Amino acid sequence: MTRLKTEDICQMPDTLETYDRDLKSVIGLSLKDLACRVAGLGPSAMDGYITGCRVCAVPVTSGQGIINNFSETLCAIASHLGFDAFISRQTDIAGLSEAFEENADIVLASDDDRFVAIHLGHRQVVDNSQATGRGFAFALDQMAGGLTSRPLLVVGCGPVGQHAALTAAALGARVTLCDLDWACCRDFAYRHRHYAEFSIADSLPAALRTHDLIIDATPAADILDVQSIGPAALIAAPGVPCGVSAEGRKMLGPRLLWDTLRIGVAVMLMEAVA
Ligand code: PYL
Repeated sequence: MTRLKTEDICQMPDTLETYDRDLKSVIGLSLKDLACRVAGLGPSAMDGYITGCRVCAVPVTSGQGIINNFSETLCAIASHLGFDAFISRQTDIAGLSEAFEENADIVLASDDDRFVAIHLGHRQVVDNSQATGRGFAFALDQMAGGLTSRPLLVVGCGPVGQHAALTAAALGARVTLCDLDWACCRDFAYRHRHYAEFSIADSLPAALRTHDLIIDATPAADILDVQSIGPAALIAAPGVPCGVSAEGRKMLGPRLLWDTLRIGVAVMLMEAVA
C-alpha cells in the first residue's frame, strides 16, 4: 500500500462539495449514492442507518507514524456522508478504548499496512483495499453506462486490483489482468476460475491499445502511456501516485476518474453500516 502524503489529502476536507459535484458530472452519482450502490442499499434506506451513527477516527502512531490531516480527512468524509464523526483525543490502543467509551459505532484506523473500518456493534471489518477496488469498478460501470460483455483491463494485481477485477466480472465485464508479476495474475485467475474467466495480458502497451475500459490499481506513476490509450477509453485510477501523468490527466479530462481516498472511505463506511 503506497503511503499517502499530507499534501495528497490536506485540501480534501474543504473541497468535498466541489469534489461531489465533479464526481456527479463524471459518473452521474454523488459520492454517497455511489457508496450506497456498492453496499447494496438505496440512499434513503441507508439514511436510516447513517443518521446518528458515530464514527471515530483513531490516529495510529506505529511504523512511519501519523500522517498530518489523515484522521481529519476521514472525519470530514464521514461527516459529508451524514455520519456523526469525531477524532479520538488519544492515539493507538488508548484511542481505540476512547472510541468505545465514547459510544462510537464505527472505528476508522490505519497503520502502514492496513486501513480498516470496524463496526463495533455488527462485529464487521471492512478493508480499504477491498472497498476501494469495489468502489472503482462500480464507478467505471457508471462512467461506461454498463460493463456487460465489455473488455476491461485491470492493471495491478494487488488487493485493490483483485477486488476491482472480481467486482467488474460480477458486473459482466470480460476482465483482463496485467501485472509485472505474471504469476500473481495466473494464481488469481486460477483461484477464481469458477467465479469468472480472467485473461492475462502479456504486454501493457498492447493491452492499453485494445481496451477502452481500464482500472489502474498500481502504485506506479506515469505507467499508463496516454499515447497507447484510445480516444474513447475510460480510466478509473484509485492509485497514489496516479498512473497517468499530469499532462495525460489534462488530455483525458472527465474520461479519467482519479481519487486517492474519498471513494474508498465512503464505501468502507457504507459497507460497515449496511
Ligand atoms: C489509506 C491510504 C490509501 C492509500 N494509501 C494508504 C496509506 O497512506 N496508508 C497509511 C496510512 C497511515 C495513517 C497513520 C495515521 O495518521 O493514523 N497511521
